[in-house]
Amino acid sequence: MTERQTNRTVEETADVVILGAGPAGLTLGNLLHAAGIDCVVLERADRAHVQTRARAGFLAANTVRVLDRHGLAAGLHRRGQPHGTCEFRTENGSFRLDYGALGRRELHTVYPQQDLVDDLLTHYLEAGGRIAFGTEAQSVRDAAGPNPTVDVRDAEGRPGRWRARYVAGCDGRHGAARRSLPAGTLRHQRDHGVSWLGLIAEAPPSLDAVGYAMHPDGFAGHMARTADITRYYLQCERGTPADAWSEDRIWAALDRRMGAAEHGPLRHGRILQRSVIDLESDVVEPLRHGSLLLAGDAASLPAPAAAKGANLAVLEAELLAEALVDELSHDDSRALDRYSERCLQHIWRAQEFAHWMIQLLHSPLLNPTAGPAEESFFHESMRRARVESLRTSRTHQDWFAENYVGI
Ligand code: RFL
Repeated sequence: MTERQTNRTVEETADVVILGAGPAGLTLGNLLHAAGIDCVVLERADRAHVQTRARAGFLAANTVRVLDRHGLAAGLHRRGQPHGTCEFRTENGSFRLDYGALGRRELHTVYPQQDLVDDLLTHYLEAGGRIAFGTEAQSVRDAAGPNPTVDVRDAEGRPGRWRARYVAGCDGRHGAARRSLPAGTLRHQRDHGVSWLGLIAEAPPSLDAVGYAMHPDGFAGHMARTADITRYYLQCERGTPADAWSEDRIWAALDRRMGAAEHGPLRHGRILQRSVIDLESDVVEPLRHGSLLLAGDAASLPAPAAAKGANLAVLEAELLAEALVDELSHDDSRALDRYSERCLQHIWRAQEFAHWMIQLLHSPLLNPTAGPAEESFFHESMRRARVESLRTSRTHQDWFAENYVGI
């Protein structure tokens, strides 16, 4: 690493500059650092923010395998919970799928994303990895050539610059990597026309399964996080402000949609966090632009209905690390050339399944963008037939399990 002053801008160097300290950036940082590659992670937020941001919780079996391979899974084996059942609640009763015994017989590990990020960060720092918090990438320049630079600003607004051989854009959907893509880059987008109120409740899980309720008022979801914390989702009207619903209204809606009177009460508790999520998906194509490479949400945003985002982020980080090590340590660029294509195969499968889940869980009769009434009714009848097929067909259940846990 070198550091020099150009006029008033401090310029530093690293072979790989990684933007963003989420699951993608920190997995990549750990793998590159362990392989002896000179790298740095630049993170806009401060350390406390990164370590406490609650998002994902369901880790796929492949994610655990990747983290195991690189000695990064100790925390999740200690504190994560294996999980293999989901329960669908409909107007016509409920049914359970023990997906851990179906398809490839793989389980999820329930482990809050902030704990995973904390583990990855701790491991990286203890191994001597470099990270700059409070450092926001503004733009990536000269990515078409072999010497890209990243313009940054620190928390006090002071400018800086990093010079690299490769820049890994792991800074999410609204990050600098996406903003720096050349004109003409494809961005495939889909707005599913559905919104969720995403909630974190200070309450123990109320069922020993992921709960998906398809109610005439709209979808409701229940997902365990820890022994004391549960994530809930409530379908809401597009444009609803996150604080529009009182806690009483939230619990009344959850009780009604989850069928508490019939299936058993929900354990109520304080709502610790709430946000409104518009279900949208997008994919950037290709994921490589010269020396700028995208991974995680920066590469593709799968709507959170199928719990794929963090899992894709870890998978892509491993593929990218292997490709960069081949290139930088062995002068072999073949894996880097194939990086985008390999990731996109996984991304589109995840997108397809997330889309399928959204169609399964939401009635088009409640979706104002779903089209004319007759068309919505037709789609609603197909949705019900799909639920019925999932309830009764072992083949359909195997397919579901393979895609639900697979990545
Ligand atoms: P992250 O986690 O957003 O991290 C990006 C980091 O980049 C920083 N950053 C910048 N740093 C420097 N300069 C800039 N200009 C920057 N701009 C941004 C940010 O501060 C941040 O630290 O992206 P990454 O690493 O790609 O990881 C993606 C996952 O976080 C995301 O896909 C998942 O959370 C999606 N997701 C789920 N995925 C699963 O696999 N399983 C789940 O159960 C699951 N549940 C969820 C979810 C996402 C949700 N939300 C937020 C919609 C539940 C929810 C509610």
